[in-house]
Amino acid sequence: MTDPMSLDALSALDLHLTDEERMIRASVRRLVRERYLPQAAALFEEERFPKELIPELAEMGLLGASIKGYGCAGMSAVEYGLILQELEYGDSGLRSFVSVQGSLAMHAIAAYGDEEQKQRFLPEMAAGRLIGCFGLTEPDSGSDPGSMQTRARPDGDDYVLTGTKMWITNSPFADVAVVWAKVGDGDARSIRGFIVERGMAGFETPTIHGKMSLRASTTGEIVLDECRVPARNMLPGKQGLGGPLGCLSQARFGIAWGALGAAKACFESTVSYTRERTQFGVPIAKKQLVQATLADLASEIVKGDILALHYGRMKDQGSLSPVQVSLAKRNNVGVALDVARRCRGLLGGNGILLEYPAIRHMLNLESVYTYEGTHEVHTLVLGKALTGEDAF
Ligand code: TGC
Ligand code: FAD
Repeated sequence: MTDPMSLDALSALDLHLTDEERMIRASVRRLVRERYLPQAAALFEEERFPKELIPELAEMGLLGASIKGYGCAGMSAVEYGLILQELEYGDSGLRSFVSVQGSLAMHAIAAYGDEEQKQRFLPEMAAGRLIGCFGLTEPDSGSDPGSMQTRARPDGDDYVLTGTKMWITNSPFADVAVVWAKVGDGDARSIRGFIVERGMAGFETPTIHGKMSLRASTTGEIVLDECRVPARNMLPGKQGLGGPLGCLSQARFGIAWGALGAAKACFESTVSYTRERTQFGVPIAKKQLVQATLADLASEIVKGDILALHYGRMKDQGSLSPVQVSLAKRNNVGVALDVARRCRGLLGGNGILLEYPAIRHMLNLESVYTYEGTHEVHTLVLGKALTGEDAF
């Protein structure tokens, strides 16, 4: 038996990374392996997000990492992708926290906020002293956010918000919520973003319990009952569905990288297992069917990494389109879920134990497959681009 070749060696991605990119990846890798992985199973079991890690994430510049100025690290798209992949090697819930804080809540303020809003919120959010969430989905409006019911009624110098947002990552402990609402009696073209702050009357965030997926991520609702928000908290920079969808493009790009981190964690632990687990007198790694599965999975992971890097370089040049982001999110999350499921199978009965990471990642990836545009929504985005026909 010789030493197994690593996925990093097989993809040889490092040949195309700068020293700076490799250094950032190494520091996040260390954090995740030393501080998160030892407690990953327990956090999942206890349905607990480790808030105590927030200051460390902030210290390393991981919150709002790709925003320039306002106390943010100003990382490139590739650097941002690499950090998300390391975080999701730990757990999709850890990556979700960072995605929502940076790509959704902070990005909305950075892209559509005025100078006063940016100064007021972004430095505190980058430092992890203010936690954000992003309220788009509603009980009756998921894949079709243009059908949202939440309303913002102008009233003097305020807007009065009424509606319910559902499935909101971080909402139960968020200090600020970027909430999307239709203004007055308008249609989807009237959608605006509002920064709702904890403590404003009529703002509640009940926790959703009993999730069998992303248990280490806190998910809740946002209930707005005649919640009065000053006009100075409305994001002036963008009107219509393009506002929230622009934020989703940032987050989906990160997920395309991140999901492969979960896949790599499953793959590496499963290779080790197959080298140790003996059946029919030999390690199961000696069996051709096992090797065929591993060859398939490694090929898909490597192709996904190359896709992420190619699109990452394009994003840094400003030439990545939303349809390409859909392709990458759809492909790489699909790959990751398949890897997790098949690794779970290779672990046999042990595969259902939290002691091995595959079942945890597999269950987490069921959410990743659904959120930020379901797999089917991205199929239809691609279908529309490829045929010119809208099949929504
Ligand atoms: P459509 O008419 O196509 O577009 C409306 C306006 O939006 C613009 N646009 C985009 N802009 C930026 N990025 C994109 N990806 C965009 N897609 C569309 C478009 O140009 C247009 O602008 P304008 O100026 O002409 O008005 O809109 P549609 O109503 O037909 O919907 C299209 C569809 C179905 C693809 C879209 O609604 C969609 O993506 N649905 C999925 C919803 C979704 O992804 N929700 C995610 C909620 S947040 C979340 O899940 C966070 S999980 C976080 C975590 O824990 O990690
Ligand atoms: P639906 O839209 O009802 O879809 C149900 C099924 O129908 C899916 O299989 C879908 O693909 C399919 N479908 C829908 N339309 C079509 C069509 N035209 N053609 C073919 N099939 C179709 N949202 C936020 O705003 N902020 C968050 O922070 C956030 N965090 C989340 C965290 C978790 C753990 C989860 C599970 C979800 C989160 N979401 C969040 C919500 C997420 O974005 C939605 O769940 C997702 O957009 C799908 O909406 P839905 O659940 O209402 O499903």
